[in-house]
Amino acid sequence: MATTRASSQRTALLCGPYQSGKSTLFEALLAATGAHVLHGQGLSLADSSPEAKAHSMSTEMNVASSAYSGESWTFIDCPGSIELTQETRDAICVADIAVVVVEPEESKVLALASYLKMLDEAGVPHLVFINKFDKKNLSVRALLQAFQGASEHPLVLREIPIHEGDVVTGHIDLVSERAFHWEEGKTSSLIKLPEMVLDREVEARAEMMESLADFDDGLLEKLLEDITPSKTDLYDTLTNDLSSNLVVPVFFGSAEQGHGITRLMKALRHEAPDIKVTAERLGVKANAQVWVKVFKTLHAGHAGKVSYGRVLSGSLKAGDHLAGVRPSGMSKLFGRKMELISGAVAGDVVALTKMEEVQTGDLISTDSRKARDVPPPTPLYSLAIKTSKRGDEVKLPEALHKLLDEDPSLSSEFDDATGEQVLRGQGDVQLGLVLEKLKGRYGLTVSATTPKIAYRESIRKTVIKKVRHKKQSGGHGEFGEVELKVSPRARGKEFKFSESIRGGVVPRQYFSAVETGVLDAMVEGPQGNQVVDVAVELTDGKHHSVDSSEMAFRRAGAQATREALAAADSVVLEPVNNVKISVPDQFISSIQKIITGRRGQILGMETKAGWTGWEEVSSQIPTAEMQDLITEIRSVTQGVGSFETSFDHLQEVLV
Ligand SMILES: Nc1nc2c(ncn2[C@@H]2O[C@H](COP(=O)(O)OP(=O)(O)OP(=O)(O)O)[C@@H](O)[C@H]2O)c(=O)[nH]1
Ligand SMILES: [Mg+2]
Repeated sequence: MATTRASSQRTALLCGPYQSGKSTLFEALLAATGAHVLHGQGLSLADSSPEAKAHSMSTEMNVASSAYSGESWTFIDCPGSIELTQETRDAICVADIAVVVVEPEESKVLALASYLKMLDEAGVPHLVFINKFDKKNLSVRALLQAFQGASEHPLVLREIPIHEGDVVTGHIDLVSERAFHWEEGKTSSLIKLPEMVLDREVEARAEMMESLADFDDGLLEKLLEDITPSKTDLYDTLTNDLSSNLVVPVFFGSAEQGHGITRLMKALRHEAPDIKVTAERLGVKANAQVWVKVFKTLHAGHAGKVSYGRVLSGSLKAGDHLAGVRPSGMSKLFGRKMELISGAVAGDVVALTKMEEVQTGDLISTDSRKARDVPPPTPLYSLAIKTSKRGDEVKLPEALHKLLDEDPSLSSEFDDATGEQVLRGQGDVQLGLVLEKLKGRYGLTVSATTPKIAYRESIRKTVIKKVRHKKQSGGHGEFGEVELKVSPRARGKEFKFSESIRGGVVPRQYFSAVETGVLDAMVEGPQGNQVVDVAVELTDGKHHSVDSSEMAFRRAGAQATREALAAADSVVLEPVNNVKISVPDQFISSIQKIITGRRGQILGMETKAGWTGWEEVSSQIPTAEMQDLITEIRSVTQGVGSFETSFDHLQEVLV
């Protein structure tokens, strides 16, 4: 089957578990294209933000475009921290191909699986690059076997290592059957196939072809008839199987030492699909109409708001309208460096400035804008935040707005119940970075504490109270007498006010004043919390034709309620949440222990739909026990476990 070659504006995304070497590979690939990167001396282009430098990790994606063999390539390097996965989620969809970078350790299988799952769900063709192959005593066979457990599709090994002693010194490409010797800092040199790996090469090549033949009848027939397929046949099959997401090719090398990089780059060049395929996946037809998918937002100091987007179709000139407005500039990206360009075509990645209304995830055309339809993930961790310096509190909302605009997995709101500004996100690392950015970019020192719990209180007993409010201080007096029956209601029934006044002892016009007084008293019950689930009935009272007033009845109502509540055996209530924890099944018992250790109740368990080997444990856990729940779940599940939560009910705090 002949394969049409891709257009020359392609994008490869690098993703994968934390610290696997994605940013190092990002620079190595750029260096391989001839871009000016001081590769080999630590990162020189990627991770240039103060936060990334301070933590020696990627804190946001790195994007750079370069040219290779006359084609334009953009690389998007995503952070690996599990708390910053939103960046990967947002960028994945614009990539023609993804390279999942993983360390050569079998223990990484679960972390790898979550990336492969994400890519499968997004329908993005991907390959695996096993990095750090400069380590000793590596067995690609054992790794492949372990990693296969992470993939729904067959992993197809594309090269095998040449070992000398306990180190890998080169590789043999299984399609071209050529051997390369790795030399640090230099391009690998072509060598003769070493004798001692000939048998292994034949075996590995046969395995590769068998995997491919499962999806290609032509190839299968040739193998059955013992006909050796041509290299062109193999390359075509590989390209087709990869773009249809049927197989996952596996490469290895060392990003730091530059080994296996040219091989990887060539595979990307020959096998990555076209922008047309990517556009179609995003529901955009390849025609003259301009469509741009926005995959990142940055508030870049004096440059203002910058939206990174990929042109999916049509072509753009600087000054053209998008989403009904004119971007103030259009640039190509090389890390944080933006170089103004006069035009862009389908496949290009561009940075558009000052598109204030546009958000990450938007699909924009000349005068339309479609927002993303996938909601951002639910928050898993929260902090109450407060500026420390007087006057800064007015600057906080705008700074926060910009940071939230950059990361849809963050949210913030003022909690009326506790009087706190609460910042929510995916974990303590992500929220810590927000605080650092508030300080570094906006000069705001913000302190953070565990958010207060919105406790409530209610009562256990019914109490009847009569209160006369009377004041005589010259002129009109104040007179109002009420008898209230205050009784508990079932949980969740909230507040109810009624009256059973006979004979007009309390005139109708004062009923709502009494109710207002009752509500005044319910704001803070005897234990200091908002009172809920209480019924109050105005049963009796007295009025005075001259001295009675709304204020007098309001005060009487409030006083009677206070006295009744104090005598009604009050109880503190705490919020309890539904919590659905999803983890690979080997962690179920650890999760059960975590739930019970947090005063939680396990409600049930079921297999997670579409996630082989994963379970979802449904439970109810008090909010007071949930602050660091995500940290503990991650620590027992190699970082992959997560949960969804929503408020369910209030329950009595047992003392
Ligand atoms: N031995 C070895 N170490 C490497 C290699 N590539 C990267 N490293 C080291 O691995 C660590 C992480 O490298 P990065 O490139 O920052 O990894 P990353 O995947 O981008 O990290 P995050 O974005 O924070 O997830 C650094 O200490 C690198 O020096 C490699 O090929 N071999
Ligand atoms: Mg990185």
